[in-house]
Amino acid sequence: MEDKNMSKKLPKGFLWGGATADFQYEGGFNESGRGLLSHDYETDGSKEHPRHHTMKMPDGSIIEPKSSFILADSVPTEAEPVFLDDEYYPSHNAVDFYHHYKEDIKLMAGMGFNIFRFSVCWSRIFPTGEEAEPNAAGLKFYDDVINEMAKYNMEPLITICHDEMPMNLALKYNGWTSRKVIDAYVKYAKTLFEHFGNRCKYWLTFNEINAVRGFGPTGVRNSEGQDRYQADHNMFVASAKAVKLGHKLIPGSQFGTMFAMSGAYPATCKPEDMFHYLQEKRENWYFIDIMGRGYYPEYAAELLQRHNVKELHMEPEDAQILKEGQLDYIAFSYYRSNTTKAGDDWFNVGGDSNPYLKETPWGWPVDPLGLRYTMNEVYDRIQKPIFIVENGMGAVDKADENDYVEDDYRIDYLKDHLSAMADAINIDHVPCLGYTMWAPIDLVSLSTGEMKKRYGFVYVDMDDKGHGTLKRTPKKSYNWMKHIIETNGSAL
Ligand code: BGP
Repeated sequence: MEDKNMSKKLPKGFLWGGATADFQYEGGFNESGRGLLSHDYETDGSKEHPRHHTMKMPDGSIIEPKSSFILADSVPTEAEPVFLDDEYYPSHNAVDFYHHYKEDIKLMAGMGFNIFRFSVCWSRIFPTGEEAEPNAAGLKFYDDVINEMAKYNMEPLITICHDEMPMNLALKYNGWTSRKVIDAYVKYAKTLFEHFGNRCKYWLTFNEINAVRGFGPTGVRNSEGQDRYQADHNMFVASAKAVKLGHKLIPGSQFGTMFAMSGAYPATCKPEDMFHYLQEKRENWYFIDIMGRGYYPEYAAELLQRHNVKELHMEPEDAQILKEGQLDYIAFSYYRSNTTKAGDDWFNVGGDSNPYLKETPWGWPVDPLGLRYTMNEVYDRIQKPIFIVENGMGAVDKADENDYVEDDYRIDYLKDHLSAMADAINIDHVPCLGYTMWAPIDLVSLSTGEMKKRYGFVYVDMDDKGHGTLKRTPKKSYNWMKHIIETNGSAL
C-alpha cells in the first residue's frame, strides 16, 4: 500500500524527536530531594521476573507479592514501602540521564532533533505530592535540561505524568480513586506551567491513559472494575483542569494526552467477531472521545456495565470541566497491531497472531500500514491534529567490541513506519504535528524492567542488573535517522 512514487517529504516545521520516561531513563532516585515514586516498587512486569514490590507490614514482616496483578490487590493501607539491599531496582539508576543529560542532548541534537519528549518525575517536584511548596532542587534539574536543549534549538514536549505518582499519594488515598489526587495533580501541573511555561509550548497531561492500570501507574490497589473507571474519571477531570489552566497561563500552549493505540483487526469476518471488534475498539475510544470531545459518549453506559461498574461518582461541575478542558491534539503511541475475536478477554493485547504480518522477537506484529490506518481513523473521528509520540522497535542488540551495533532491523522498521506516516500526511491529508521515536537512547524497558529490550539510536553499556560503564555509542541507525531528518523525510 506504500505509494513509492509519492514524495515522503514532510511539511515545513514538522517536529522530529525522541521520547523517554523519567523512571526508565533518569535514575538519580536519591538526588535533588526526589521522593519515593510508585515505580520504585513496580519496575518489572515480565512473567519470569514478577514486578518488584516490597512492602513492610505493620508487624515488621516483609511482603513480596508474586505478580503485578495479585500485587495491586494485596497492598495493605498500613504497609510501608521498603527497599531490600540485595535487590536491583531499575528506576533507581536507570541509565542515569540525571548525570548524562548534556551528553545525551548533544547526541540527540546531532541527529537534528528539534523536539525532545521527556516526563517530569512528579516526586522530584513534590516528594510526597502534598508539600505546600515545590522542591526547588527538583525544578532546577529540569531547568538545566531545558536550557541545555535550548542551546540546540530543541524544544521540549513535557509529559506531566508518565504512569506514576508519589508513593505517598498511592498509599494514603488509594491513588486516583480519590479526588484529593486531582488537587495534588493540578497543583503540580500549575507549578510546571509557571516554571517552564516560558520555554515549553507542547504538553501531555498523561501517558497512555487508556492502558495504565496497576498499582505503579494509578496507585490503585484494585485496578479493575469500579475502582479503575473511577480512577479514570478522576484523571479525566484532572487533565481537563490542567488543560484549562495551562491555556490561561501559557499563551499559545498546546495540550494532548497520550493514548496507546495498537491497530486492531477482527480475526475473521464472522459478524460476532466484527461486533466484538467494535466493542474492543470502544475500550480505547472511550478515553479519546471523552478527552478529545469533552463529554461521555452514549456507549459508555454499556461499556461500564460490561466492566461491572455500578456508578461513577461525578461532581455536578465535572461535565463543564470536561467540556472546557478538551485536548488540542491527539497524541498516541503505536508499536504494533492485534487481532480480536468474540470471546477474547477485553484488553487482550496479542490475540491470535496475524498470518499476514511478521513479528518482532517479542512477538509484536510489525504493521506499518496499521499506523497510516490509525492516523486516519483518529483524525476522522476527533478532527484534531495527531502527534505520534512513541513508535519504535525493541530488539536484542548485539554490540561489537567497540559497542557498535548494526541495527538494520531497526532501520527497516522505522523506514516502513515513517513512510506510512508520510503517506497519511501527504496523501490522506492527516494533520500531524510530529514524530518522537521511542527511545532515542537505550533505556530500561517498561514491560521487562531490563536492558536487553533496546530501542535506541544510541547504545548504552549497561546490563539487566545495572552493571556497565553507561558509555553511549551511536548505532548504525543513528546516522540513518540523521539523514532522514536532514532531508525532512525525502530520503525515506
Ligand atoms: C509504552 C510506554 C513506554 C515504553 C514503551 C515500550 O507503553 O509508554 O514507557 O516503555 O511502551 O515498552 P517496553 O519497554 O515494555 O517495550
